[in-house]
Amino acid sequence: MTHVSELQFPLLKVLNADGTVCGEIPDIPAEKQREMYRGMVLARTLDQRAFNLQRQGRIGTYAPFSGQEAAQIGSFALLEQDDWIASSYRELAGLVYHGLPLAQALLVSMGHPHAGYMPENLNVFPIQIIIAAQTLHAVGTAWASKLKGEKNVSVTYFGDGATSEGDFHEALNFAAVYKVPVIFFCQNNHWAISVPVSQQMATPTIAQKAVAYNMEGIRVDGNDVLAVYTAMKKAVERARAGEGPTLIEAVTYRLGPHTTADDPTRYRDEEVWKGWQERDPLIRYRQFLQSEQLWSDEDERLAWEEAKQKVEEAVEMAESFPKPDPAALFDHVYESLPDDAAEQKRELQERLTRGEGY
Ligand SMILES: Cc1ncc(C[n+]2csc(CCOP(=O)(O)OP(=O)(O)O)c2C)c(N)n1
Ligand SMILES: [Mg+2]
Repeated sequence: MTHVSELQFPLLKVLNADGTVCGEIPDIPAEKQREMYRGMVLARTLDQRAFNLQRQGRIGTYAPFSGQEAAQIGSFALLEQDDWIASSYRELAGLVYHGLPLAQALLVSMGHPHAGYMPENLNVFPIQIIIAAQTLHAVGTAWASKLKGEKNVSVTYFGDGATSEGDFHEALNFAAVYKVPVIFFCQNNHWAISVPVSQQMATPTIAQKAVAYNMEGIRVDGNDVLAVYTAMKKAVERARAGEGPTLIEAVTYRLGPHTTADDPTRYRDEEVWKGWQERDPLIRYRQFLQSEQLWSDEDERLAWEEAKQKVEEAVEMAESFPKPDPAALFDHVYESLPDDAAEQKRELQERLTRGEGY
């Protein structure tokens, strides 16, 4: 029997996995459509390079996003420079598309303090590791925008696992009560580390959680960049028109490990994984663009070549940043260090002076 919630929240789709059309194509200028695909190519190139850099010991733990490029770029494509973005660690594809310098994306996994300095021209919060905490920050900026009479929207990105956190529910409730211009964008990638979404929640969808807060909910195929664009457009228009928040569930799949410290072969069904590889968002969108005469084999070759070059330049730039002082770990948290932390900092500095490791 179909659960009632699945009837209320059907999956919004525009493209089939083979790139053929099964829904209403959103109105997007041709050059923007091409630019969105180039953004996906750049993101995939960055992701693969970062993974290899970690294996070579040149960056630290890294959280790959391959498979989730359409969910991110299809939604970031609707955002303006002054919109507020509060994301997690798995949104580098979208953030880079929005203007985060590639080198800075790499510095995140180098543990470099500069990774937290977001470009002045963007309203982007530093990447959040505490699951769901950023949902509240976005509600805060959205509330501020509403009070100031500004037209910008706030968007928070988070995963399926984040919906089990109290912060998520507090954020949705506050946003709905105060009708603030915020979009809750959940990338349901089917996993919270090794916990499958079926164990994470008793509801068959995440979108239906919107009902409890009396807000709009949309469930969309997260591997279909055009469907994501359509869903996000509705949510952004509602928010800018003062009609309140929207919860979007983008159904996608994490093709890689949770992080470079994880081995998904220990818990993942390989057949299911292969099925999702066939639904790769890049393949689908490229086939669509080619069928529309918007993309050629030469465009494809150039896009990957340019992406590779940009990523290599970024690696060089990130690696040329001066190494941070390890003792800086103690800075920027307290106005004046508590005694025990001050003692630890002194000890660390002494070890470093003696040339010992830490
Ligand atoms: C409050 C909190 N609890 C636990 C963790 C450890 N942790 C890091 S990632 C993660 C899983 C999150 O899954 P999901 O929200 O689906 O995001 P995804 O990693 O799949 O993008 C957990 C539990 C954390 N960072 N913060
Ligand atoms: Mg997840």
